[in-house]
Amino acid sequence: MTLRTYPRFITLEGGEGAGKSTVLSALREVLRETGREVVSTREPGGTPLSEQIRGLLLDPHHETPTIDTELLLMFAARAQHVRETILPALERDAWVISDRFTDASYAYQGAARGGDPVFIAELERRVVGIAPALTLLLDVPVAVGLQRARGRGAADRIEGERDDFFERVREGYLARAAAEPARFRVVDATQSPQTVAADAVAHMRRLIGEVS
Ligand code: Z5A
Repeated sequence: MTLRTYPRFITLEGGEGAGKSTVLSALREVLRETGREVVSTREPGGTPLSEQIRGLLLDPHHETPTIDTELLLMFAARAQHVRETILPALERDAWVISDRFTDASYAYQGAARGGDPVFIAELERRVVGIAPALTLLLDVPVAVGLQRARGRGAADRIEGERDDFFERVREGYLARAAAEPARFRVVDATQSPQTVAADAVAHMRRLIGEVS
């Protein structure tokens, strides 16, 4: 089974503190102003059950999960999220913006943890089945992103990783963007929040122009 690309499906990706939440609000606002229905969501999470799985994944007090445990929990949450939240919205022609999606599993569980990308692709085909038309990769040097993220207080289990882990996440994302230039747009997230949001909105407006 190949992946089905949905034209109104946008995902945001990036390392820690890249500014995804900030950009998501700006994109949502623009879509709403133009009278379009928009569903904004996040991963891991996006349904009550998937949010419970998120809690398990990010809690630093459990035993350390194996790579496969972490990967399969990410995909368990995603399977539910796709069926219960994302697909119903896309099928009624709403726009969907997700703060992270499958690319995050390739970057974190694949590139950073060393999980097998062939296995990840198999999971993507079998339990996800869909792809966004546009992925905005907010790219920021690891030190800058971590400084922003760690300024917020206690780290969750994944935020507590060492800096070289996040370097591999960044490399993993940039490699995916280079491999799929038609879907990815890389945004320089070291700029001011306003400029980052404006760049992201400009990319989204081009997609809106193609879709409607
Ligand atoms: N994960 C995974 O491993 N595998 C998967 O398949 C999936 C996820 C889906 C939870 O994700 C964790 O799950 C995440 C990846 C893993 N790992 N960690 N750690 P998350 O997306 O919920 O968590 P996050 O990446 O830690 O989010 P974040 O750090 O909050 O990033 P953000 O949303 O991109 O940043 P933000 O909240 O918009 O901004 C962070 C701070 O920076 C905030 O104080 C802002 O005011 C500030 N900021 C934002 N933009 C700027 C600019 N441009 N300049 C200066 N300051 C800024």
